[in-house]
Amino acid sequence: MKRILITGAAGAIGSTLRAGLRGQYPLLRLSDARGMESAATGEELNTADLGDYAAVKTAMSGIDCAVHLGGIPKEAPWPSILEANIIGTYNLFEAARECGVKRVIFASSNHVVGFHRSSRSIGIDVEPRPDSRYGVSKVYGEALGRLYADKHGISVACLRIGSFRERPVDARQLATWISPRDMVQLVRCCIDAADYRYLLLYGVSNNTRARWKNPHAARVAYAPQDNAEDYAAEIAGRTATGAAAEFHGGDFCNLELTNKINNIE
Ligand code: 15L
Repeated sequence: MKRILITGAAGAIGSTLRAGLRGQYPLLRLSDARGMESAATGEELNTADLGDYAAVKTAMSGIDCAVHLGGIPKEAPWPSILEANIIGTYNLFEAARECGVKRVIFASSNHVVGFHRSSRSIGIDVEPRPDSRYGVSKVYGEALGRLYADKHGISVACLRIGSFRERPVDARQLATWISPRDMVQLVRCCIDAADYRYLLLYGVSNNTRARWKNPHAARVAYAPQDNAEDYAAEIAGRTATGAAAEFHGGDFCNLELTNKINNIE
């Protein structure tokens, strides 16, 4: 994998990957609808709106591996999710197929399984239980990945990213945190690993309190180095309430909630 595209390159994870992957591959094409600071050696800038198929295809041409971070990274009204995450992700996979891209790394989210009880540790074999429209869009992205892997032989890794922050800021993130350096390592591992068809990985650091089993991590040799526990003392007492305390998805479960927590099995 030599020619790498990053969509959503101006975002928080995108900027971290841009810095972390610089110089590692002959071409790093950085795509976003927003502006970015000028290109360094080995970088190319590309402006594309994910809803615009022709623009996505241009971004994708000549690429070996696309890292798809673009789209809305949190809960939002349906029209925005529809445009950026549903239509945008379809455009991404379809353009990958048309352009002969070999591998797609899709930024999914832990919110695909947000309504599983956090008292239970979960793996990649549990049913999807999205906690938001955003989570539903990520379930859909994972399904698209599976389709394009099976039907068109594209190599796909879906990363159920946890809480990407400089450092964990509350009790939930003692389990869900992924550090910037582990995020870079995870994406590098998924770009560089030898042939795989479809992988599901939790994007999480080596947290003592982690609640997600990650059997595909070994498949790509992902060995996270950071542990949220190192920050436990400074965030003591920052606990969640309501549904956020009960489920893996945290605050996303409280948003617009009209059901009673006890009715959710
Ligand atoms: C996500 O998927 C979001 O993009 C991010 O903003 C965080 O809320 C994160 O999940 C999380 O669960 O902490």
